[in-house]
Amino acid sequence: MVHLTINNIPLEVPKGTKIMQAAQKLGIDIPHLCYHEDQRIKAHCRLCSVEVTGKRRLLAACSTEVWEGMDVHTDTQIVRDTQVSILQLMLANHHKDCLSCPRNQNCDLQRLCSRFNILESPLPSVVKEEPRIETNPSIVRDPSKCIRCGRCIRACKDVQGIAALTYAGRSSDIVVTTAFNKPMEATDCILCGQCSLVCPTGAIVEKDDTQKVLNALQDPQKHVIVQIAPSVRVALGDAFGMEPGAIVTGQMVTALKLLGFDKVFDTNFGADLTIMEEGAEFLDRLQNGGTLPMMTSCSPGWVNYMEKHFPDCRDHLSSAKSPMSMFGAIAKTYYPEKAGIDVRQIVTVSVMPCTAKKFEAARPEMGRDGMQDVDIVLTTRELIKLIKYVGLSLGNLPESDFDSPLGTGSGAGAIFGATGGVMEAALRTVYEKVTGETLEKLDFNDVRGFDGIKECTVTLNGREIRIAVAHTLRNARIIMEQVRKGTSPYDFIEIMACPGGCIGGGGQPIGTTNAIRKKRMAALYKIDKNLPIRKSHENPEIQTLYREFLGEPLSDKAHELLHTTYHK
Ligand code: HC1
Repeated sequence: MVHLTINNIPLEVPKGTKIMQAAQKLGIDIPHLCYHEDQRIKAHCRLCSVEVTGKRRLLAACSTEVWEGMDVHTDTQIVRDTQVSILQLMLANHHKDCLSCPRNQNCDLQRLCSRFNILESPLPSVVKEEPRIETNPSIVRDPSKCIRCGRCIRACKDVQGIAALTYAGRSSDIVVTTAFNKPMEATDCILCGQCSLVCPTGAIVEKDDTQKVLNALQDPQKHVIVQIAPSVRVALGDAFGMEPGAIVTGQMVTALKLLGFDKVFDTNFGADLTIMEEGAEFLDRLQNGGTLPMMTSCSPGWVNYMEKHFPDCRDHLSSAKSPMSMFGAIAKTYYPEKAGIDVRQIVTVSVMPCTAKKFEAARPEMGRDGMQDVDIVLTTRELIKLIKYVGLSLGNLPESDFDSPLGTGSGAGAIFGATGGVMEAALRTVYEKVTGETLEKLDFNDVRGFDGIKECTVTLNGREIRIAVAHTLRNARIIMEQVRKGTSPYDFIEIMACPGGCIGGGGQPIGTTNAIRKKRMAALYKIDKNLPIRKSHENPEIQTLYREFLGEPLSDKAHELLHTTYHK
């Protein structure tokens, strides 16, 4: 242990602790912008400068380890003057249209300026007039809001192993951009939105589709239905002052009903449907010599990655659409038939933790007769905006149930939102279908948890099935190199693009960290444990759908509506 004082308060911390974390132990928040607790430390912005007795220069609290006898001061005049000067310099190179900024009241730069009572920069503005870059359905860049902290660059490179964003230029002309300043979708970017999740300002945000939803809700000719992804219900509470991982399913359904949606349905139902189709497809490949390993296809960032980076391996992807898109197809075919509504009146909205889902919904193959199956995708952050727009206090709302007939999800559907969850859900169904026996132990602990790559073996009727689960595309690449070389030892692989799976998606609330992801993950397993039905094939609404409409998994109708192909 190391002994030091911060602002004359003695404390003891483990060796290797940085000044920033030591100060946090005392409840002292040292201002910072380029620092993020899950990222490599770069100490670019110097906003966390502190004075240390005996040192002639200020030291960066994010990168400096404490030492025995260290005497740190975080609020001397020179420290404050330095921090204010840095913020003023940033403001001089920043569009200050805060009221119309998507990150208004949720911006680290704005918060720090408010904390230091900086109302204006005394320096002349040097901000360049650059338009917002809105060339794809998922992500918008606004270079005039960039403070060059590099968090987006590190998220893209270190988490996803992609490096679509980079620094260009020198000195005061340095900018964050893509290779040759191309639109993001024309680069290696897979639109996962992890950059938007760590951006401290409004420089990278999701494409805002909230007005489209408000317009649809106002239109008396429209029947507007919404589906909500498994991981939104354990993340939404963060924005309403609840503990990370709070389960707000019932309040969320009430909020959506109060917003005016005609029906509130559950993507968990779509997840159960995916298991029926994907599970049957895996067994078909296994028994009939199909391409193995088969890989899950529900994470749109991962599908984009496969198409862009490993197009030669796309036959390994399951042809099953994602739960969101399967739900959309059923919502535009079976549902209007059953509810007696003209399909042209139906507007389908989905709430997803993911920016890439906006791109997935817009794919031309995800619809028919000139209509998309999912009309509008909102991220969790956009739903937060809508709930605040109508002035609802989520925590105080009563709980409501999802509507029927697309509103029942099993525990297997619920855990889709965590890395390993899709595989566990599939195994619960595949095991029972193959063996004809009841699976007593439903928890596959080997595929749970935050490890980057997890493996296990399951025996089905005497045959060993080798399983792998990976999250983040940096880990996916390791698996894909083996698949490309033909040396993969696995039969069935789950990949989710974002850290922790969808609970850590790029559309989740700002402030999401790995510690918070783990709490959301635990919450999903809690939901699963408490549900009466924990296997997809036992979901009564799924059984009715097959009986009344689809026939059986992999039927012609199921193929037409629930399966897809991939691009090169
Ligand atoms: Fe996901 Fe999925 S788990 S991809 O993360 O398969 O986005 O939550 O909705 O479609 O179910 C996302 C989450 C989500 C789909 C499901």
